[in-house]
Parts: sequence; structure tokens; C-alpha cells
Amino acid sequence: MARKAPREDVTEDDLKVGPPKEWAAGMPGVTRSLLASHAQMGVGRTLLTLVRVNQKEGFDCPGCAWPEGEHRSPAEFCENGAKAVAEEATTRRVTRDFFAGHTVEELAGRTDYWLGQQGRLTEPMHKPAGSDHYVPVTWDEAFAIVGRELRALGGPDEAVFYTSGRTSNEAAFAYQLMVRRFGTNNLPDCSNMCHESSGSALNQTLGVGKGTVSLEDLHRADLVFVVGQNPGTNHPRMLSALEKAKRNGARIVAVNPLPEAGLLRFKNPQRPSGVVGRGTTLADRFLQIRLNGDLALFQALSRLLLEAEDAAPGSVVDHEFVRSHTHGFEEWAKSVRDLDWADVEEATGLERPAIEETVRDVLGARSVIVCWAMGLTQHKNSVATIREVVNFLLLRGNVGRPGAGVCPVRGHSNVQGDRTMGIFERPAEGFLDALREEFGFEPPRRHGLDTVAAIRALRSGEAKVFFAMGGNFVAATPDTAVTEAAMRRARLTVQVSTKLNRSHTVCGEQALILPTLGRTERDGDRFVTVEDSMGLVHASRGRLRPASPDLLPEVAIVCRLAREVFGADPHVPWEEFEADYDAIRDRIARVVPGFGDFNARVREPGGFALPNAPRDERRFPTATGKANFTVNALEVLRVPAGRLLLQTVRSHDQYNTTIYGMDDRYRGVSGGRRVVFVHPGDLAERDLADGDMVDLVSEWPDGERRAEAFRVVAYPTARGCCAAYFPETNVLVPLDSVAETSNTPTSKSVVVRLSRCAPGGG
Ligand SMILES: Nc1nc2c(c(=O)[nH]1)N[C@H]1C(S)=C(S)[C@@H](COP(=O)(O)OP(=O)(O)OC[C@H]3O[C@@H](n4cnc5c(=O)[nH]c(N)nc54)[C@H](O)[C@@H]3O)O[C@H]1N2
Ligand SMILES: Nc1nc2c(c(=O)[nH]1)N[C@H]1C(S)=C(S)[C@@H](COP(=O)(O)OP(=O)(O)OC[C@H]3O[C@@H](n4cnc5c(=O)[nH]c(N)nc54)[C@H](O)[C@@H]3O)O[C@H]1N2
Ligand SMILES: [Mo]
Repeated sequence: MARKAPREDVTEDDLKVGPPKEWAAGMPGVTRSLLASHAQMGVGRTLLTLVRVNQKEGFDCPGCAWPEGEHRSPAEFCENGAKAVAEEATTRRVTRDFFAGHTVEELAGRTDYWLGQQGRLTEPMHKPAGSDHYVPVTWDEAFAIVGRELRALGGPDEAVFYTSGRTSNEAAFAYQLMVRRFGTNNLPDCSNMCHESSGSALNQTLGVGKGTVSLEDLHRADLVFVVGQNPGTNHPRMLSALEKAKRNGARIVAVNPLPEAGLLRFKNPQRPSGVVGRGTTLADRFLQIRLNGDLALFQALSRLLLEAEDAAPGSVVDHEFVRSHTHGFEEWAKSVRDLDWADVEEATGLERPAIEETVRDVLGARSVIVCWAMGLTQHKNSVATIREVVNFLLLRGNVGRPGAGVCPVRGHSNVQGDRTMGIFERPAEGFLDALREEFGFEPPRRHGLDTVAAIRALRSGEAKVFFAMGGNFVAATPDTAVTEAAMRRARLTVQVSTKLNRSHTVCGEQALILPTLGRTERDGDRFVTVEDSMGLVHASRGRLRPASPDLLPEVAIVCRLAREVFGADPHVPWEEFEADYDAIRDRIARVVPGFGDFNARVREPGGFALPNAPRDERRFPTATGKANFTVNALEVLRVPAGRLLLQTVRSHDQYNTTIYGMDDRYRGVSGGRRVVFVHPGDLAERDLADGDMVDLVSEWPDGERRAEAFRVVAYPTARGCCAAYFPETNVLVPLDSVAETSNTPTSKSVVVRLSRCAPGGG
């Protein structure tokens, strides 16, 4: 018998491993989503809720940031969106009796799955210093506690204010205003762990830290790259857009170490032909790249394009675009011409002919889009890799015209909007100037702490109060043991949450849980707004009765806390903001570019599109005033002998740290999560076999980190690489292992060795 895994709900006997699926999102998807909803919500509530998802008069799906499109089908949701809704609209409740019955320590020993299953939080709870129980508090008492601790600080920079990406535009704007009014830019967010690398690279090269394509562009592209992304699980509605692109004649190239089901074949549940039959083959070409090989791949593609240009001058490079709109072409072209093919083959694990065939796809396409997600952003060289994607596109003028451009696919449903509203530890001077103009106070100019820096500041004791607007900080962040110890040093931790999670159990000396409304719930007669992955802003209106009469909306929590901290504030009318979100939107309209006439325009059906200079006018607001080609050194990530490169991914049955269930259907794993996917050849080299039990040991200069008791699954991943689920493996990601420039934890490239579990060990 292998030893039992820590914090595990299921025994290894429950774990089942079958062959991975090659297609995604057909009938089983929809039936399962309805079953998931029924189990938690009951039939009537299920129907009432699901018909409102992503409709023009409904609420924005909390599942992901993929846009809805002009012509919505009556069922604009996917299996995983339905699970996200069911998770929030559950009829289960966490009450004061629950907290009376469980110590904090006991809760800390439970799994993320178990915690999530307990249901919705119902009233504010307080864990006093020295106590091991949460007890009920009134809202007034709760705000008084936060106010007291904030006033007791040596300065505003001793507090940290985290945001996860579900917060509405209105709540986000009010929140950053309160934090800056308090005097700090310590506004880390989940973006720091997510698309920060995209923002850094795109700001520098294109002048805008967002994507440059619309859904319409995707539908009419000739060639779409889907790189480092698993849309079948994480953005299922994107599959419909890819299918549409294909029907219009597009080719699709998937670049991934794993043969993800949704990339290979798709059965559209919203069309009868998708329910039966084989569905659509999505990817025309699958490049099974090694982890972290993408920088080399895009350099190689560009190099071959330049060679094609040499052979037929004027036929490949878009000289007119390069001359009038870009900067740095010659220097970059020289660097790419010097590329060493042996390095490319080593880094990518791909044969040169596969790359040459891909270049033929590119040469045959007038318009090209590159989509990506966490497979590109969570590596040491992520910013350089994304800059290289931009170089590749600029070369043929594939930015700022129909059917072409960059498409970073965002995660949380309003993570992009939160940034637009100023949730950022390094705000632009212009934004702060606009705040000063509008509100008449001097906002802090000193840059604040991002996620990794915030953990360091908590660890050293420099930060003493930690406030989280949503999210599950201790489970989502790297280096679990380090982060948990850091969090326990805080004087006060505050979590504004909908559901119970690990961050309530690993807390500071004093802790508060402030329960809030979810997207699906009625907030009086008010509505909020969100921005999707493609810069469309629209209204979201919940219809369900709130999970408890004692919940407050996020906006009210911010405004009441602000009134506690600032008293009668001559600068910001917090009371008015709380009552009337139009009043907040009027201020946003005056502070944030692109939001003019916000209140009127967001009431138009479908909302409005934010301006995007590269897309709309081929204007690039960078330091040079042009789109910048950049030179990026190729450093091949060489893994020491006997080690593998581990990526930490999502299963099909989770939402980040929220575990819905134990069924990673497309990869054929059910009944458990402690598995590691390894290539059969790599197993044979280690004298391991499918079914063996191993510890994953991560090696880093400051010492080893160990995740115990994983079942080995022989799996067709790229050689030299392996994969396991997050957050169980966050313990392996060293806090100091981060991407250059963006400071994003390297969750997709962790050097590990597989260490066989001692039989019968403890
Ligand atoms: N159902 C559901 N939906 C979600 C989420 C969820 O947890 N559940 N999370 C939301 C959030 S916040 C986000 S950010 C997105 C995340 O969406 P994804 O980025 O799709 O999520 P991951 O599971 O991290 O998958 C990373 C993908 O990149 C591949 N990959 C890893 N490393 C590399 C590499 O070096 N090169 C290449 N080419 N590929 C690589 C992996 O094999 C995998 O297919 O999804 C959002 N939507
Ligand atoms: N190893 C590894 N680590 C990763 C990643 C990875 O790929 N690998 N991915 C990273 C990424 S991309 C991200 S975005 C982060 C995610 O990091 P977070 O955003 O911090 O984590 P989530 O798990 O999405 O947060 C879930 C919690 O949010 C709360 N919540 C849900 N809805 C609402 C709401 O409407 N309002 C409020 N106030 N609270 C709400 C619930 O209490 C729930 O428990 O994790 C990162 N961590
Ligand atoms: Mo994310």
C-alpha cells in the first residue's frame, strides 16, 4: 500500500485512469452541467439561473472572460460556466453554527473541495486574537475592527489590498479609490499570477496591455494559433468561435505539450449536428512543443519567413507597415537570422520539417491571429516569449487590420476590467493625475507591492494588514508553506468572499470573513458592469434572491469601510456611491479614458467597445510612438539529468482553487487529483510504470520542496515534461522563481524529480 496523501478526500482506490478523450464539449458536457446544477440548486432555480447567463438582460457568467458575440444563442453558457453558476447559486449555507462546530485549525486540515462544498457564507465572522474559532460580528463591528487596525499602522504601506478578477468595474473603481485615498498603491491582484506577462510585453511593444482583436476578427482570420491554452476546459465558448472561423476557411495550429481534447476535436452542443457524429476537427496542425519552447518556436518561424523574403523579395515582409508603423526591425531581423537550429530543436523538441510546414501555413494566410493563455505567461522568459509573438505578427503587418492581431485570452470574468479601473500596483502617472483632478486629493505615487512582493512583505513583517477583495490568496499563490507562514504573521487578515476557502483558515492573528453577493444575485435594483477579454463593456444584473439577508454587495463593503476610516470625507461621496452606482460610473467616465457617457452607453443593448489604438487606428502609444520590434535572447532551459519540467494545470472539474469535483473527463482521470502525467518513455528511463506512487520533489537553490504521494499516469505529453494539478502542486513553485519583468510565478516550469514512495510508508 502506498501511503495516504495529505488533505485528500478520496482514497487511492477511488482514483480511476482511462484513456484521454480526443474531443470536447458534446452532449455529455451539457448533461453533466445540468446534473451539477441540479445537485446544488434544485430544478426551478437551475432553469431560472441558466437561462439568464450571458443574455443581454442577464448576468455575466462568472466562469471566464470570453466575449458573448452579437448573436447570442438561447443557451450562451458552457458546461463549466454552468458549474461556476451552480457553485455560487448553491442552496447550501455556512452558518454561525458551522463555525461553532469547527476550529480554524480543523478547517485548515480540510481539502479545498470539502471547504467549497460547505456552501455560501451567510454573515460576517470574526476570529479574535488568540482564539481558534470564528464568532459572529455585526457589520459595524467588523468595519470598526478593520479601521482600528489600519489606523494603528506605522504607515499606509503596511497594508496590502488584494483583488481577484470577479469584482465589477464599480466595486473595483471604488476599492482602488479607497486604497489610494488611504495612501498606498499596494494593490496586488490575481493578474500578477496570470496575464501580467502579456500586459508587460504588449505595453512595451504595442503600447496597450490588452489584446487587439474582436470576436469578428477571430471569425474571419485565415490562420489562428492557439498557444499554451486549453480552451475545451477553460474557455469552452471559444471553441464555437474557432469552429466558426474554420467554417469560414481558417486553419488552426495548436501549440501545446499536451494533446488537449478541445484543441483536437469539438462537438458543438448548440447545434444538432454537434450532438451526434464526429464533430469538427479543430486543429489542422498540432505542434507538441516542450514546455517553455515557444520563444524558440516563434523565432524560428520568423527566421524562416525572413529566408522566404530573401528568396522572393517583397513577397513576405509587409514593408509598408514595417516602415511606417514599427521601430527596430533591422536589429531584430539580424538577431533572428543568427538563430541556431540546434538550439531551436532542443528547446522546442520539434523537428525542423514541422516548423517549415507551419511556415507554409503562415505564408498562405493573409491574416493571422495568435491566441494564448497560461502556457505562455507563467515561465521565467514569458515576457520575452510574448514579445517574440508580437515580432512574428508585426513582420507581416498582422496587427491592426481585420482578422489579425494578438489575443491573450483572459481568465476571471472581469480581470481585464479591474485593471482598466486602476487595480494595479504600478499605476500610470496619467491615471493618478486624473484621480487628483476629479477628487482633489493627492494619490500616492510610490509603486506598491505585487503578489510576490506582498508575500515577502508579510513574511518579513513589513506588511501587517492583508485585505482581499475576493479570491483565495493562500491557495492560489506559489510556495504554499512559505505563503501560509507569511499570512499567519499578519496582525489582521480580511477576506471578502462568497464561499469558504483555504484563505479563511490560514489567517492572521485576527481574521474577518465579510460575505458578499455573487454575480447571480439581486443587488436591489442596481446593476454592475464588466469588461470582457476583447474590451467590450456591458451590464450584468443578478436575479436570484441573495444567499442570506446579511450579505452586502462589494461596493457597500468598500464604501462603509471608507466611511469608517475617513469619517466625513470632503473628497469622495461614499454614501452616495453605495446607494447609486450611476454616481460611481459618472466619475469613472471622467477618470478612465474611453468611458465617456458611460451611463448612457452601457444601457444600450450589448454595451459598448472600448477604444483600442492599435486595432482601431494602427496607432501605437509606446515610448517610440511606433510598434516596437524587440530583440530577445534565446536561452534554452536545460533540465538537469534525471529531472523533468513540471507544469501545474487545471483539471476539467475546477475553477482555480475551487474544486467542483473529481472528474478530469477529457484526460481520463476521475475519483482523485493527486496524479502526475508523464511520457511513457520518460517513465521507462526511470524504471517507473503507470500506477506507481511517487513524491514530486522540486529543486531550488534555497532547498527542496516536496509534494507527497502522486500516482503516475503514463500520458502522451511532450518528452522531458510532466503535468500535475494546481493548487495541490503550488507547494513546489518557489516564491523566488518568477518571470523576468512581470514577476509572475513560474507555475508552468518547475524542475522536479520523481521520487518513488517508500512502500507502506507513513
Ligand atoms: N473551467 C474553468 N475555466 C477557467 C478557469 C478554471 O480554473 N476552470 N480559470 C480561469 C483563469 S483565471 C484562467 S487564467 C484561464 C486559464 O486557462 P488556461 O491557460 O487554458 O489554463 P491552464 O490549465 O493553466 O492550461 C495551460 C495550457 O497551456 C499548456 N502549456 C503549459 N505550458 C506550456 C508551454 O510552455 N508552451 C505551450 N505552448 N503550452 C503550454 C498546457 O498544456 C495547458 O493546455 O482559464 C479561466 N477559465
Ligand atoms: N500553480 C499554479 N498556481 C496558479 C495558477 C496556475 O496555473 N498554477 N494560476 C494562477 C491564476 S491564472 C490565477 S487568476 C490565480 C487565481 O487566484 P484567485 O483569484 O485568488 O483564486 P480563485 O480560486 O479564483 O478564488 C476563488 C474564491 O473567490 C471567492 N469569490 C468567488 N466569487 C466572488 C465574488 O463575486 N466576489 C468576491 N468578493 N469573492 C468571490 C470565493 O470565496 C472563492 O473561494 O491563481 C494563480 N495560481
Ligand atoms: Mo487567471
